[in-house]
Amino acid sequence: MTDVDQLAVHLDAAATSRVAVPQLNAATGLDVPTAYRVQEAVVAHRLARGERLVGVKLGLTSRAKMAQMGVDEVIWGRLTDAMRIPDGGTIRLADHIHPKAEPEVAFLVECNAVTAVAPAIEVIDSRYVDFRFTLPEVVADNTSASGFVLGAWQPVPAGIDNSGVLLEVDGRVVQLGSTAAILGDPRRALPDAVRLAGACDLELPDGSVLLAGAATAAVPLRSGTHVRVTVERLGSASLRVAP
Ligand code: OOG
Ligand code: MG
Repeated sequence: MTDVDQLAVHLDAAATSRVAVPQLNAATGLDVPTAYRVQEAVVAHRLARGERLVGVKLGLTSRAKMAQMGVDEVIWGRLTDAMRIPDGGTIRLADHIHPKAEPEVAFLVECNAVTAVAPAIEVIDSRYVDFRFTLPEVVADNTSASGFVLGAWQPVPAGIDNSGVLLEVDGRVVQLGSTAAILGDPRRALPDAVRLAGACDLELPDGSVLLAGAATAAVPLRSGTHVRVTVERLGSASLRVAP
């Protein structure tokens, strides 16, 4: 038996105290459907503190990420307004456990359609020790969601299905990929998100942000560095990392 509320308190406490917790699975027998109920309860703690749901994210949409994390299914999580980092803004390592950045594409969803796209950085920060987890464990942990930076919104350009993606740290390219790594075509993110979130009774209201998933492996954030993601045809988004 899994105690959904108890696991949610446990994972929320890890996030707020910035102390990673051991993996749960062996002790709880957590399955994926129950893990999504834990995720909802974890995010309910954020909402109770005044945060607002602003969208959803897909995860493990690329082979690189599946291989990096040792799991093999697309997952989704919830984004809140408190996770938003202004473009060019600063995040503090002290506010995190062991954050990583990954290059993404964000879509703006209105009337069940994509109306704009932006280059994006997702900051993930697993609440589990050493970023190690099973699929149900990462789902319960709101798919490691911690922060996101959005570059400028713009109409969806032709060629977005195969645009080059760069992640630079202090001007040095550390990850290089293509939007084609995201589900084979990042435009698949909307139908996938509608289906996956819909199965948990979550709809995407007008103005929702949809993070389509990382195009490359994620990179650990180091104090004092500047991280820039550039997506061909879309431009850049960046953040600074403070101690
Ligand atoms: C899970 C979140 C994966 C992505 O874009 O693939 C994700 C993790 O890697 O901790 O956000
Ligand atoms: Mg991601």
